[in-house]
Amino acid sequence: MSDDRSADAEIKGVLEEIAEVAGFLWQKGWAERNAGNISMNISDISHQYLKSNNFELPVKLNPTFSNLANQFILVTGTGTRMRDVFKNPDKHCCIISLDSEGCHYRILSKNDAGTGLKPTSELPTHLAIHDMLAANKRPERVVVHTHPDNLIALTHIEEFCDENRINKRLWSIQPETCLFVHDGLGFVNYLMTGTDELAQATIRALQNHRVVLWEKHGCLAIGKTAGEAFDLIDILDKSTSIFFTCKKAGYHVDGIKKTDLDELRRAFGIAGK
Ligand code: 2HA
Ligand code: ZN
Repeated sequence: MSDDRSADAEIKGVLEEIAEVAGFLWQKGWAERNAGNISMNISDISHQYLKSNNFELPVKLNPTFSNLANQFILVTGTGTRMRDVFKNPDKHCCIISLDSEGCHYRILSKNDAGTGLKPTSELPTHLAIHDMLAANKRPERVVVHTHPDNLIALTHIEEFCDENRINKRLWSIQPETCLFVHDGLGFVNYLMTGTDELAQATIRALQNHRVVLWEKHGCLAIGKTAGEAFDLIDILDKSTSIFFTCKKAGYHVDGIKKTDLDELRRAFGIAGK
């Protein structure tokens, strides 16, 4: 009983964390209509407790996710608005349970009819990322996807559809970007939303980055917490916003000098780029 109570409190805490970030995404203007989605691996919460609930019929996964065998993922629902997740996270998120082979998932039922909310349309990418994180024993357990205007706008300019060039530009705008997003963003050329192809390209980009920019679509970040993932996107979008402000005022953007960035990296022990 007391275990159940603490698992209940943990789930409530997790929902509050997701709701807070969903609110930020909406306030930022990065979540028009149902744009964006969030997921969190909650397998460290009592399995006994989660298993004691009712689950809907199994849904087949293709591809399968063997590293997520027997794991639980909390994810925002398909078609849900971030402003609604902020107001009522319990109603707009669902918990899915993967089977012992990672071949099927079942949605935790919220009513006897088993007609609960279905997971986000970007589930293939979310599961592929959680599978990769589990396989590599990485500490991140949250995935945040959103549509930040400035970063998306940058991907409509051909010269910035290049990982090296876009990172150099964004690092040069403010010291925070160079320090806190020292690994830069991974760039993924335009691919159809919700596809396995997009999921695979995202996984590849996450080998060396914590943030991925999807050309002409949006941004995705991973973090130990939802707030940490949000911060990465926020810092990058701030750099982009400053860049565009200078451009709109009609100025050429010089950026921080390479020698100054090198000194900053040396002072903070960040490997040179
Ligand atoms: O959840 O943002 O990429 C809606 C989307 C799809
Ligand atoms: Zn999207």
